[in-house]
Amino acid sequence: MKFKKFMALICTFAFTCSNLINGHNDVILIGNEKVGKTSVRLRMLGYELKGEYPHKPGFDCETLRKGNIDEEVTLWACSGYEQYPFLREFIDLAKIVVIVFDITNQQSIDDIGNHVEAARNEHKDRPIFLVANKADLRDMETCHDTLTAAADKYNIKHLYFVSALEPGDGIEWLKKGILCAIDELNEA
Ligand SMILES: Nc1nc2c(ncn2[C@@H]2O[C@H](COP(=O)(O)OP(=O)(O)O)[C@@H](O)[C@H]2O)c(=O)[nH]1
Ligand SMILES: [Mg+2]
Repeated sequence: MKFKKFMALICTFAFTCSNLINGHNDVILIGNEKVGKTSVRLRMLGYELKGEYPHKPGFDCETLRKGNIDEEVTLWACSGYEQYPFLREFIDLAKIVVIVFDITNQQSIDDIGNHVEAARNEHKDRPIFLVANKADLRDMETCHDTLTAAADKYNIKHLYFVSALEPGDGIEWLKKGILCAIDELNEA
């Protein structure tokens, strides 16, 4: 590994640890490559999308909702945990896992089970959100049927279909759902 890359990894790792130790409410997005994790994440954070995002194994973090330090909700995206097992630690530490798949990509649908397994690895009862992205490329009925079939198969209660390319209701509902689930967890 190149020295610069190694140092970047160390810095991110230190930043991550300090976030986790501060008890932030972490939400992590996982899913196959190119399903739209980066796009969904940027939309939820309120950014405009700017075309292609190079695939980058690793993780990103930004604040989804600011409050006082205990109320901050941080949103993570994690790519490539399959190749880099140490990234699984971040999945294990999150309070909520959001699994994103691409409604037009059968492989990403077939692989949902692997991500569910990673999400339930340490915490059997942790809330999991299942998100069918790229809904703009399929009709509503197909989105609904594919999503509910997958959710039934893996016993997931929080389901959303969204289009990261078209900011609007889907992304907003997803964000509200996540923040609501965080509040419920904190009240429990
Ligand atoms: N049509 C469509 N394309 C999308 C959508 N979300 C992402 N994309 C495209 O899918 C590709 C992969 O997206 P990206 O966010 O980089 O995926 P990631 O690898 O999971 O982070 C990019 O070309 C995006 O522009 C969507 O909702 N609809
Ligand atoms: Mg990405």
